[in-house]
Amino acid sequence: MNAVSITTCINGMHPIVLIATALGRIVRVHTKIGGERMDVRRMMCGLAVAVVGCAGALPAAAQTAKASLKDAAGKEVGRAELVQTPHGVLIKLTLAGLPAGEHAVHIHAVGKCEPPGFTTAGGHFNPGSHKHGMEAAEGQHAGDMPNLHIPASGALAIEIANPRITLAKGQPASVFDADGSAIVIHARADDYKSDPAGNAGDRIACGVITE
Ligand SMILES: [Cu+2]
Ligand SMILES: [Zn+2]
Repeated sequence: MNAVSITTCINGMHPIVLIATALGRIVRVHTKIGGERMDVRRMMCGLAVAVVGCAGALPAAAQTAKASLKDAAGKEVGRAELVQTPHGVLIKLTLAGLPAGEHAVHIHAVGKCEPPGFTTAGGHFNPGSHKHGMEAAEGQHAGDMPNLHIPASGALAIEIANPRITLAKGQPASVFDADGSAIVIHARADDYKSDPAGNAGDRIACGVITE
């Protein structure tokens, strides 16, 4: 019997569908929604099964998400746009009004930002039960990311790729787990090794990740 496994729509324009053939091989078929073009890249054997449209047939998988980051006084100091890619999540961060210097930024485990301390956001997002830090042998948390360098103006636009998280619900590394997730910026830099939080000091901004 042929088995059809529709794994994911990478984006709305260019879904990628995996088809398992009768021989158990994998053929990757690229199509365009509503288009005539069908580019069968590698047809390894016959018996390829029909490709059906991705949209609507899949479990809920958010393709984008966002967050509004606020400081301890409740003022918005940044916005984040998160985009699902085949290799993790791209976080487009735009900041204004935070103190200049080097600051840690992480995904934290709970989508709750209660000022002024933002401790409600919990620890670093860590579905794999690792230790903190990219320089730690037993690291790193899924929520660990490189430090931000905020210039004197306080304005910074930066894009961060995080391959260890996903927006797809129901997966272990999903930021949309039962209690959600938040983006947190700290008063100091992450030292990339001190468990559990990189010795990054107070939480100075927090934003809940939403769809
Ligand atoms: Cu943090
Ligand atoms: Zn960490």
